Amino acid sequence: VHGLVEHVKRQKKKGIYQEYEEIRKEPPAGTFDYSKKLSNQIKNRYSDVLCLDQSRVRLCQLCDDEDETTDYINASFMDGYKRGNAYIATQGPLPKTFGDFWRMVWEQMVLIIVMTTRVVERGRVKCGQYWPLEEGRTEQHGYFLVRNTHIQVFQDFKLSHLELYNTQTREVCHYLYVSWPDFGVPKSASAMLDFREHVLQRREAAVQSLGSSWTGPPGGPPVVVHCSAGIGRTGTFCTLDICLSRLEDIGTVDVRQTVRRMRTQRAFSIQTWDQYYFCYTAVIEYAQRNGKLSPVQWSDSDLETDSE
Ligand code: PTR
Ligand code: PTR
Repeated sequence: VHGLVEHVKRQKKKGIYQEYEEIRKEPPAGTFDYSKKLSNQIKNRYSDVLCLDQSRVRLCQLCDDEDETTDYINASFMDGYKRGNAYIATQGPLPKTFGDFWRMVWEQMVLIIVMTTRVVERGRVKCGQYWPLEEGRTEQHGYFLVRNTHIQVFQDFKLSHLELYNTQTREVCHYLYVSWPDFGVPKSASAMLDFREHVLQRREAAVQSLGSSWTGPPGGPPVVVHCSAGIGRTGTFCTLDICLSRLEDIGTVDVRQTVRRMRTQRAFSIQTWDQYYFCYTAVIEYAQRNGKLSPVQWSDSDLETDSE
């Protein structure tokens, strides 16, 4: 047991670095035509973080009476563990896309939003203030009224209970994770693991409360996950979620295939090597915490690096 941990932490470090470098070198899995359209360029927070045409989320409700470019938002559907479209990975909304963001949330029946950046970091704006910050406050964004009914404060995150008004009223949980350091990754995965646990439980409860009004796949509507660009921290959070779900289910982990697959849906997912490495160490921390270390089996693709 201890051997495996040491193995991953020392010997494998270099191998994992190389593994990530190889993933990074692979060309994107498709085209970015919609993101590049002149009329859509202003809707991208970063000109070098575009979304693949094949997996982009289309805004649908108004397509008929507006020109085709209005269906664009920089957001991608991503599969989860044994679940299609478990997530929507997206950039931190820009003031001019707040209305589009809430339209997407409405149309996709989203119940949970996970935000892993702060609005301002190191003096730079990373994401617009697209939801009402204070309790009791209501704001209008596009066709929607958004009200913050109450806020629960935890050590590493804040949970705002929002109500979204349009033709009906819906409840949406907004999670703001505040402890992700500006640079790099958390030192210990434990806060992140607690956070994931909280989100999972909330999602389950929310999906149950939908009852028969939800006619889509059993896991319920997608969870929106975003950071600033929607690739680095978002990709890390979703990779970890997928890897841990798989570990719980069949006792194996495949970080490399998970990230490669994710990148075919949200290009450039996981931005730095230490985010990639964090996925490994967080899995180990999780396994240790849950007394599950012995059954962890790194898949073949993860172990190829052993030959170093
Ligand atoms: N995007 C940069 C690059 O590819 O070189 C690296 C980078 C990564 C920059 C994350 C900023 C990052 O975000 P933050 O400071 O918001 O975590
Ligand atoms: N052009 C930006 C950069 O290179 O810094 C793109 C970018 C920004 C990429 C942030 C990733 C970033 O991190 P995250 O996806 O975690 O917000």
